[in-house]
Amino acid sequence: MDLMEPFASEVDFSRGVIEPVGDVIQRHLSDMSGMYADADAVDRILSQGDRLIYEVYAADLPEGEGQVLYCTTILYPGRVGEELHMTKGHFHAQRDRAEVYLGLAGEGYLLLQADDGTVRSVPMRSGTAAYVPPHWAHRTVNTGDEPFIFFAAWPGDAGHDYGTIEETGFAKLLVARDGEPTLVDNPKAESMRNRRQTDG
Ligand code: PAN
Ligand code: ZN
Repeated sequence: MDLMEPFASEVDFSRGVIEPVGDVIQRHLSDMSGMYADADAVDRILSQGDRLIYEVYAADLPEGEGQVLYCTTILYPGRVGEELHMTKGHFHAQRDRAEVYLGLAGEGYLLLQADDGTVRSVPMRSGTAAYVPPHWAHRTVNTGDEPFIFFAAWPGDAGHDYGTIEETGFAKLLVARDGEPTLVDNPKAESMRNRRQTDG
């Protein structure tokens, strides 16, 4: 057996940066344009230039059974139409793999969705440890005016399935109504469900 060397990273809670860092991922609005409900708002923003929605700083670790992977996410504040800035969201490819999120700065919601369309929301701020149980798709939403920064750790053999959420969306959206984050039905998810029923 090859023994892996123990190591430590430094996590900057206010900036969200991990050092030393492995992969850094930047997601712009153009990478997730179809995920926001208001297509006109997306076009309006993109016609003025692209927008950075979030960044992920991942520790440089090997994937695979027995490992634990971790990263930080920096989700910038803002809206697309009424909808608050969010991550793409995913199921784990191995659906029974759980995850832990820890809020470091700013505020947001963790949105979770089960296969049958059941949605749950968990408010998060600095110090909130939120648990993503097995079998729930998960996405985060920035509900504040500052970057929402959180740390995440998950099993090294979980993998990521983005396609399911890309196709169907979440059944609920988080929008800003009178300055309050409000969960509303996603009209797009509804029409897609109807279309699938008609097709199938
Ligand atoms: C998180 C997410 C991260 C970015 O580390 O990957 O917040 O969100 P998307 O992956 O949905 O773009 C996690 O849940 N890892 O499993
Ligand atoms: Zn995950």
